[in-house]
Amino acid sequence: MLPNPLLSGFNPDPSIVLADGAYYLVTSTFEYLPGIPVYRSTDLVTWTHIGNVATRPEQVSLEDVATGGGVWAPTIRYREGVFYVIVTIAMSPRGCVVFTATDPAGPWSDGITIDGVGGIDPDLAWDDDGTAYVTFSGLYTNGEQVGQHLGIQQVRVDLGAGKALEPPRSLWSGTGLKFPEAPHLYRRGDYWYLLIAEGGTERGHSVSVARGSSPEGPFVGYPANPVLSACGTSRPIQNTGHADLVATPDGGAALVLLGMRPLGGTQSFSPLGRETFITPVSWADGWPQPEPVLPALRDAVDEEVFDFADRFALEEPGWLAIRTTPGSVASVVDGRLSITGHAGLDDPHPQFIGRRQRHLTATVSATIDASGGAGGLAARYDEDHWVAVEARGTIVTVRAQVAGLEQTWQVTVPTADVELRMEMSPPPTGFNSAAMGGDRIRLLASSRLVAELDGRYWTAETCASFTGRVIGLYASQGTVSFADFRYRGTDR
Ligand code: 6LW
Repeated sequence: MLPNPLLSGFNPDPSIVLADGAYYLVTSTFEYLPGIPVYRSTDLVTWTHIGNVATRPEQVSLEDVATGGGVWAPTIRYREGVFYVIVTIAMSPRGCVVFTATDPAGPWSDGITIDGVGGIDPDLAWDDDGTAYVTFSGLYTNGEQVGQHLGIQQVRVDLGAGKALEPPRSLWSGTGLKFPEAPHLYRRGDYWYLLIAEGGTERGHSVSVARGSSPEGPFVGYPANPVLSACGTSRPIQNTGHADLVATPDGGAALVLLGMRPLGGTQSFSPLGRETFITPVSWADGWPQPEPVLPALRDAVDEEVFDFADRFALEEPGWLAIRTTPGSVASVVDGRLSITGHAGLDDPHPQFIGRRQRHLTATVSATIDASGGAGGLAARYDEDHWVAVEARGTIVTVRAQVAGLEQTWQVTVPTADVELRMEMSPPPTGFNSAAMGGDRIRLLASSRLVAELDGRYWTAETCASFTGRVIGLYASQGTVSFADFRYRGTDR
């Protein structure tokens, strides 16, 4: 059985391609850089983060992008030795961009903007005669109706020239649920299939399908749409939708898609945000029949230790920074990671580098020297939603920020060289306020508990966020340095 989640932690809007016997999967990254991680697998079980598409800020221009904007859903495809990633950089001057590479680990091209694609979730497909089609979710972009969905649209494009060859044509927009989006086109047998998401990325998320004899349609919907939804069920994996179809090593088929694992008595709080899942697909009367998305947790304890005595520690592709690159925020100096702070975590450009929290039970720690400034360890959703254990000299302060409201807890420690730690675990069972809440977050300094908090305030639902929990290191004032960063997580 394939593991589920397939890629845990903040990995929304997955798209996948099988090329030369290997699978390559990409996800969306919003205001974070590097953008659009590329994961590789040969068996759909073991995945390696081999690189990122957007490693240079100018590829995606995120400096001033609003929270929630940035790199939205990408599509990855492969044709004649070239990998293509097409994506809309939302609320940014870049618009719809196509990146290419011959090596999916990178480097990727600077990216060509495709004029005439006014919307999100662009898909790329070619007909036998080489005609390239971009199918996308049309969005109104001027006047009061900004963001109004215009349904699934399509244009033929000249990829080299970066332009649409015609005005958008409307295709098929689902069963009438809100937000028809995430279209993908596939040819199978005599049919072209159009797979979409509808219902919105929250609990109503669903997958629907239509088919036609041409890539331009007309498309006829499957009579029993949606073919997949967790809406109204008590399944542990919710919000399932935004899917991409792929052939499996056993000759079958599967969908990779996003979902969430909400915790608490009323299944309400998802600390990790939107993750990547997979589900097998069978076919009946030429229509795809995806199975419900069920958990299949890996047994292993996942451990990552970054000792900054290794000067390449920061080059591992999983490090993230906000609207800039990790290397422009932090550097390895004399065997320690050094960060100089100019702003707090409530600033759109904080000096923060972090990694996706990938397990519901996890411990993250780092040893800081805060004799020259203020900084520490933080779990972040956005500028208004984060929790941190911060050292300044021998004072350690837990700071909890929720929608701009802040509360603090403080202790004094013997030296300014102190181990900071966060321990996350699912809520207790039973019928009491803790059980109804989110995960438990314990914040410690030198193994001394400074505060224990209800994690519901740093979840995708409470933060109304497209991203997930990113845990990392920061400085808000002066210069601090870290000897290490340790992550240990399990879903068991
Ligand atoms: C993504 C779209 C969506 O592009 O949100 O809610 C966008 N649905 O499919 C960001 O994830």
